[in-house]
Amino acid sequence: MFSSKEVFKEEFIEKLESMQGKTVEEATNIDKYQALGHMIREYSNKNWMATNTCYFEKHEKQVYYFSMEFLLGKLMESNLMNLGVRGVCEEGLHELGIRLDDIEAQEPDAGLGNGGLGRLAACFLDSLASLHLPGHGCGIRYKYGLFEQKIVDGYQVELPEYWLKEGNIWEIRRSNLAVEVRFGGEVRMEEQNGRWYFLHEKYESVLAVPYDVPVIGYKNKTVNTLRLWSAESNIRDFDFQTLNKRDYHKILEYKRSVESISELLYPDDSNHEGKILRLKQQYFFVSAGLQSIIRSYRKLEDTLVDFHRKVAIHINDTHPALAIPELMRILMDEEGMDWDEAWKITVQTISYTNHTTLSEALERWPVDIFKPLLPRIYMIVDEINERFCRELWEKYPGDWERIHKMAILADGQVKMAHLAIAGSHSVNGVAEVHTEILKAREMKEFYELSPDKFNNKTNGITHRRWLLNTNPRLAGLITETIGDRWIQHPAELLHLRKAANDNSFQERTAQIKQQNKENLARMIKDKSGLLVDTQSIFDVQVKRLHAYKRQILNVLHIMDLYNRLRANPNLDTVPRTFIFGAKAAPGYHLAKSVIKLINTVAAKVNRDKTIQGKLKIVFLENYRVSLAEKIIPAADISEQISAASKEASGTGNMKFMMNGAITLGTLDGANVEIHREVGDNNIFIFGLTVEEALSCYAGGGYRAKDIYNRDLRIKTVLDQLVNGFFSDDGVQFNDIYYSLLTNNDEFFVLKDFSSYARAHQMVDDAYRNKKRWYEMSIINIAHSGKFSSDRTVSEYAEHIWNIHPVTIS
Ligand code: 26Q
Repeated sequence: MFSSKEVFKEEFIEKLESMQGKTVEEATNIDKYQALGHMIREYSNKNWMATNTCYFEKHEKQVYYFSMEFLLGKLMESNLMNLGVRGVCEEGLHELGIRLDDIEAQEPDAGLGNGGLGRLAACFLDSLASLHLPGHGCGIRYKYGLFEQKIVDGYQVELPEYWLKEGNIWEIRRSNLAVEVRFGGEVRMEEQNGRWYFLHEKYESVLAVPYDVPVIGYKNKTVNTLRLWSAESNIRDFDFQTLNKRDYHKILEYKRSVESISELLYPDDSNHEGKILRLKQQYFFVSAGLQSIIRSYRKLEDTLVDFHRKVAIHINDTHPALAIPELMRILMDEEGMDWDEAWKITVQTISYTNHTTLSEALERWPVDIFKPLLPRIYMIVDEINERFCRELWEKYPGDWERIHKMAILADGQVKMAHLAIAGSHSVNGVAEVHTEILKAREMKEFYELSPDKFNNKTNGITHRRWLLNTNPRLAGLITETIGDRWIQHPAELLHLRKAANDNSFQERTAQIKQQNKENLARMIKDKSGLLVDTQSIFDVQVKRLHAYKRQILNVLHIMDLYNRLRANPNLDTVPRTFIFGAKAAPGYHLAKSVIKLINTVAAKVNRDKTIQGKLKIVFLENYRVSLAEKIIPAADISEQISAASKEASGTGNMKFMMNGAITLGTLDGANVEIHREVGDNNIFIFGLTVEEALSCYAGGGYRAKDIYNRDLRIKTVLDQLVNGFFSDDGVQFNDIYYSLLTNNDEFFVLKDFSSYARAHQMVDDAYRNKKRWYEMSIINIAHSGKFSSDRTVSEYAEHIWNIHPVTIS
């Protein structure tokens, strides 16, 4: 089908005719996008079926990655790349007078995630398939992804993101595989032949319908499955006998309430809110996912006694932790196992990743919500807790404090992290320093109880999307220099080290960066009308907006730099363009205030002629995967400036490094490992270390006001938050001022300020020596192989899941 461009052209024309009833001339870009999408799908279907057959026939152990979020972005380009046919398509289309880029631009982002955790799940799927590993995703087919952000008068405004309006070409609805999920009702116990049975009655029945998305491996035959569940009403279940006019409304109401389960992605990424619908979402997809896994397992085995030998289930944070009691329920109530056997299988099946140490992000469900919604599951959680506490009592007799601290049910709440640790055989953090913090602090007691469960798996990103696809010129240069083995073996990027000092390689790296900067500048011009200097340093901070990520530190430093430039327009600085992109959770007022502040400062600075174009500030609206793909290849500086100990890993840091940006960051999360890889001379590190931050938190003693009173530069910029210096519209930033001074600066912004400013000065100095700069840049690219999700996923496969590569025949 794609064997040559001639064949491709013929097929494409035919597809347009059969699908849209149009000729190439008549077809719109959307028509062309849909036609090409369907061709790709048809083309990959053979391998998809072969993959499924192969796993089934070999009865391979498979892993299912359960995640509330899969932040896929666009799929057309990566699918064409992975199939190895992008070149043929591009040429064929070109001869038809069509630009492939224009077609790809039609695709909406699948924004089924908030940020790092969701994108990590998407990167893992790509690596699993590319490494021939039998691993699939299980999640929710949200009708609305993460909101679309508009900036109006400098403020964030949220709009619904209806990504399905033109349909989703990648999914296949499989109504025949729908399963039932039950909510509410009552549980009746009944004894038969000396055994207790639990009968769930008067429940509300919801139909879970799977939509399957193929996950295509890089130039191999593996096509795994991402199964996303959609909630539909089980109208069949409604009592039609009593249907009258009033009941008709009831049916509609019921239908609406059921469909709301998979309606939208919750936009908070670090603040747990006990919303009942969120809990419904969690049980909904976990129950549906488990039922479908067990159904296929049962085609091969009569009993589930060896389930954990053939199935691994990974839970992405605690959001899918109900998989633990749900698997227990199925094994006991439906398969008739006793508690101990069911528990052994459950624990050996499940593994858990923690992504945060922020206590406000830890999920705790009030029993008052949990118990009525999931009565049988609650009984099981209660029993898990009972037995767990008994075990603790035996180990720590009399230590009530410890037992209370570790309990799964306590203070009227279900503690999901405790459930996840107790019910799984592996608990991992996502970067070395994060795992150490979990072991020493957040999960200390659990680590003492079961040290063998704990392990680290430093995050990674798919270098195929984040280098090969998003930065094709750099990828081409790398391949020309060290061959193309790095695409399948990213550690081989290390061979670039020997080119780091090579003049011509440096120059070509610089040229590519320059082209990427020009492309981004063009986009900025188109979107905001702002002209940016492509000779300036592109200094980028793009990520969710959160106090701990300290965008505010960045802004305060920009304000200070502006003050210095105003005082001395001849100040010898390399021109800078500060680029921001960030969504704030809709209810997170402080974060939204920071967005307004960035835009307020930008408005004043960008029109000030006296500073001779030495400083520009850009806030790019609606940051998302496809925007990241345009920004990251153009960055010189990657801002990774979280308060030490707060960022579990970060993955943006890895994407920038891989594209030759130099990190300006704290020793937090995976920055610590990036620093170790590239060495002191190829990164700009500043600020408190994790130990210093933690002892500062523990010891108290930090007084933000002292710094304010002592340091005039800091005092000036803080005062400018509230004295109207930057705002034409009279808006003041009392909330930010308050959080830093009255609230004593929880994230050490003032404490790290001067060290941050010094690091910026070092950036400025370093950029003047282009040869040295590109040596640094190349060293970063060379060492980025470690941060490929191929490495991460291989570690999970070997140490946690015990799954093996399968060659599809
Ligand atoms: C929980 C309850 C209710 C509503 C929403 C949530 C929720 C949703 C998303 C809580 C957390 C998240 C996402 C967290 C996240 O993205 N964490 C990031 O995970 C990355 C991958 O491991 C790390 O690199 C980041 O450091 C971490 O912040």
